[in-house]
Amino acid sequence: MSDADVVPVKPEIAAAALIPRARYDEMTARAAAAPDEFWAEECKRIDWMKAPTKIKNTNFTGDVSIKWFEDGTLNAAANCLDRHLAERGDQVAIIWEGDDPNDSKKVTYRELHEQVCRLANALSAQGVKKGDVVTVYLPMIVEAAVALLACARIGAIHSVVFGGFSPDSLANRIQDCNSVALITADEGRRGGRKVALKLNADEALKSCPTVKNVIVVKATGGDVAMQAGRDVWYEDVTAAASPAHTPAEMNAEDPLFILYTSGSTGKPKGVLHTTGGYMVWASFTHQYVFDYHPGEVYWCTADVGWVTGHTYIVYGPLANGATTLMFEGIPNYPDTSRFWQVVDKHQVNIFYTAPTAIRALMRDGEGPVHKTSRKSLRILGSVGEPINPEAWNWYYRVVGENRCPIVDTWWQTETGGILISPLPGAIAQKPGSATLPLPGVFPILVDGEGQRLHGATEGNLCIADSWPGQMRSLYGDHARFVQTYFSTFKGLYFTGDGARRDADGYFWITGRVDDVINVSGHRMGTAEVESALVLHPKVAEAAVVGFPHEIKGQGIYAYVTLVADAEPTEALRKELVAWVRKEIGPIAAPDVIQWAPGLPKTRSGKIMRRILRKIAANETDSLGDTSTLADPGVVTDLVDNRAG
Ligand code: 6R9
Repeated sequence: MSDADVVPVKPEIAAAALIPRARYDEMTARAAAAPDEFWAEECKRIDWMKAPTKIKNTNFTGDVSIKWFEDGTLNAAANCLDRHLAERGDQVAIIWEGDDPNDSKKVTYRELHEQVCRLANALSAQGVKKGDVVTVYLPMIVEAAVALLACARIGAIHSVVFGGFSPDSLANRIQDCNSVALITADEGRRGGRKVALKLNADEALKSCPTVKNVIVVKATGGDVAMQAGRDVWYEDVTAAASPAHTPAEMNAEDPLFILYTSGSTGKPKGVLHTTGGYMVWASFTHQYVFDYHPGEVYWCTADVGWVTGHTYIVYGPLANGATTLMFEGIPNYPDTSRFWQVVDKHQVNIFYTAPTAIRALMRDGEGPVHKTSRKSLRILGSVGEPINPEAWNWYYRVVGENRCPIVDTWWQTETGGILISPLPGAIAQKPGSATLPLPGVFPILVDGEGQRLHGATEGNLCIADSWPGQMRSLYGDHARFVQTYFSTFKGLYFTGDGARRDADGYFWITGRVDDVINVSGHRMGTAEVESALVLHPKVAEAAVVGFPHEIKGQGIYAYVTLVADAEPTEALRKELVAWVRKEIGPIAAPDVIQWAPGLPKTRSGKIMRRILRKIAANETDSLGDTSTLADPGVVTDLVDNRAG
């Protein structure tokens, strides 16, 4: 990497930054030398009912136990609401921008507090108690934030399921954690179309006997069936409930939420986050990575169904008393200027999106961007997948007009919040690099044997010690937690990502090294798609890999072996794509299906995915060693009949 590719810290940003370089260096040194003292100080950003005296108690070996601030008590919702009322009760907490450009509203901290208290009382009245799990299946409406905070207020654990998931996926995620209640809506809106959430929920609930109560938000007014004795309207129960509510006193290590994410097996993992450490991490990272100054308008375009929405639409910004924008729509509706129109309309200062959105907008050229002013923008962010330098440069030059630093934030559902990112006033950027760890984060690279690598090198990205926002377990399956994250490399948290480190110590995330693919910034387990495909009566076997995709980052390439009497027709191909959409959701729909009379397997029957990835990427002249295959002939056939 040449120096020409370094984008230095801007003096005007550094001058007003919360963390200029000297402070970053000082904090990084202090967090490494004395983590207990560092976090004892830093945790004061949260209002504790009882301040913690024990700070860090974590162990990455044996049974793995992660505890932070373990004798402290607090309430996450009170931190996002009550504590702001005196100073900024009338400040806008949430700007909501609808799918329809004529639809928007502003909700102050006082109004949000009242709505959350009402829903908290309504949930309690239904018998939902501390420690119960409530599943949330909502579109991007204000009530989604209200639902999360109401759960947190009474000590119920929320489990949000992305509104794009199918009835089956929703049912699996309800059954896994035995949730007692569901909060959903009649319908969602996206890009001018309606999403039948209540209909999906009804289908899912047929196999979810634990759910006793369903609260339905009237979002579109669409005609939906209500089941007597189970379903109630959100508007009715909140209107009937009191607007006063005392938040539950929660221990720092009481669960705050479960969020399902894809792993290398077919079964999604219920990532468990607890209250104290997560809140400290959400607040710390939101304030410093985005250099958030009071009064600024901050917009993260993620969906609350993903971790980015949890930490950087709801908990981080609201804990910090920010004005957070929630967007119901999509980047290209009604047209590809929409993001920038919304930026101008609400005078957004900080804008945080995913590379896939940038790449999709790039295709339309600079015209739709130039139609808007964007003068309010100060800082840009990227998350979800590696951002290719071309997209980085376009984002920087065209959207930010060379004025706004870009924070390329690397993190995961499991990490709770950002771990590696430039701080805008401290760290020079290099397009495509997430740069350096935040203070208190210790990323290392190891080789296949777990040997620590030093200097400029490439390897498996691990984190050597705990940080407050780290996941604590997989819900109901601690053994799988230990197995998945701490057994590959003993004593280290293994991220599943590969990375390169350059001579300046900058990290360049190269992507997943496991069987997880990243489609438009959404994590998909290849095994999940395979399981869905083999459920079809005409499919005998399926192998799914990722392949480079210009817009999505990675696309889904499926090799399908049919049962003996099935014909490989175009109609069947379409049917299988629709089948996966229905089984999992639209995000899992394969981009390419190749008929495979046989799959390349080792003599022990293991599918050689390395070869399938090469064929999918059209790198067929570098297939590598195929001599260990049971039948090398199948490879020739797959290469000759490559699809796509
Ligand atoms: C926050 C989020 C996590 C996976 C992660 C990595 C990829 C996320 C990235 C990035 C390169 C970045 N990833 N941010 N890769 N640069 N800035 O996306 O969580 O959905 O759990 O995905 O996404 O591969 O392991 P999650």
